Amino acid sequence: MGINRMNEASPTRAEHAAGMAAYMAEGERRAQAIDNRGPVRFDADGKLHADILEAYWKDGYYVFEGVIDADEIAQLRAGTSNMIERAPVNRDAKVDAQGRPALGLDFARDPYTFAKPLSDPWGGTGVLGGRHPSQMTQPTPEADAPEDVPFLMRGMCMTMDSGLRLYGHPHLLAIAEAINGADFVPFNDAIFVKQPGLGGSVAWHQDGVTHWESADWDEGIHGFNFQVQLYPTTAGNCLWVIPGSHKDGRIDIKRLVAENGGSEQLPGAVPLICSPGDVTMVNRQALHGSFANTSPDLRVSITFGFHRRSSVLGQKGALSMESDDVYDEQRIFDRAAVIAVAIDARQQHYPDETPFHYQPFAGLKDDYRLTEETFRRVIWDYNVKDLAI
Ligand SMILES: O=C(O)CCC(=O)C(=O)O
Repeated sequence: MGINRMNEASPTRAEHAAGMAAYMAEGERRAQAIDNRGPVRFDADGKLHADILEAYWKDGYYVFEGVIDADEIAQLRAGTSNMIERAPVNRDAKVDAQGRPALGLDFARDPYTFAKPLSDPWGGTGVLGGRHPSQMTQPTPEADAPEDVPFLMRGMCMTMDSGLRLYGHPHLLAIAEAINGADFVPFNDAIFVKQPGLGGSVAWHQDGVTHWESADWDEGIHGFNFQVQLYPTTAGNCLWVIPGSHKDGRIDIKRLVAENGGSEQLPGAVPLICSPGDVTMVNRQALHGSFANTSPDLRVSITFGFHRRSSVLGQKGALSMESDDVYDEQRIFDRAAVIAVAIDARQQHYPDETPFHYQPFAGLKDDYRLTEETFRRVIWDYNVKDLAI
């Protein structure tokens, strides 16, 4: 039987996991019937294969298999583990578990967001534009659980060499170009950490907050997010998506949950089950979320997104950006420069790989090579210029 949080007290970790079993099995069956996963494929002109584009626009998500090789995944695991180890011991602390100064004390944006174990920090609150209106089940953590766990980690292009290189990945950037046009622009990045028995939930939501009433609203106007999976994902710890929901406009999530008897186990959803090195692409208008991780498996998802330039230019700061920020030409150029430096960082590390040609920086490559100077000028605190909509 599913969990109905209106009628039941907070379940234990084991009760929650048991209450998910039937829903997970059904979701896995549904996911297998949808033909939208496989390796990245390009046509003879080097453009993303039309079949992939069609599947993405139909369902609002795609699972690219085996994009990142094992060696690069190992580097990314080392980078993210280092970030986790260097996190402050709790949300108010200045030192990590070994008593060292925590990472990020000198960053303009705190790299860490903490959550109480197995909690839902956003559901039913007004944070992030109130886009998570319904709170998920918050199972009771085990007695030895820490007070706070890292939930989100930001700034991968300045905190992890491997993170900066990943941001310049030629296949991922070619996909971004195919979806959002050659003048595509970045959004932001965040690493979701869902430790076994501790990781919190991300309540059902649609990401975009800017264009729901726009005269030129369409299925792609709020862009998309990649998630690079560092560990195998399972139905118990992964992101879930409702296929096709990116076409539905703004969805009344509270009503959906109420019509589902108050249960967060929304009908029709599919789990994005991946192997390490797989990369998911999810339309930011698709209804998606993840449950408290009562499973025995760690999930670390490196999440970063891209937009159409026209969706961002002239808009104001939203979500975690200041509302008086204006996304003018300069702001977009400065944030997009991270892509240019990332492409060079990758080229320096993988000289045999064909680099991505990022059209907005055509002719400017020499000014955006990775050097100590560009690291200071372009990469340091780059995420105060994120382009959230
Ligand atoms: O990975 C998750 O659990 C949540 C991801 C998410 O909500 C997002 O990328 O917008």
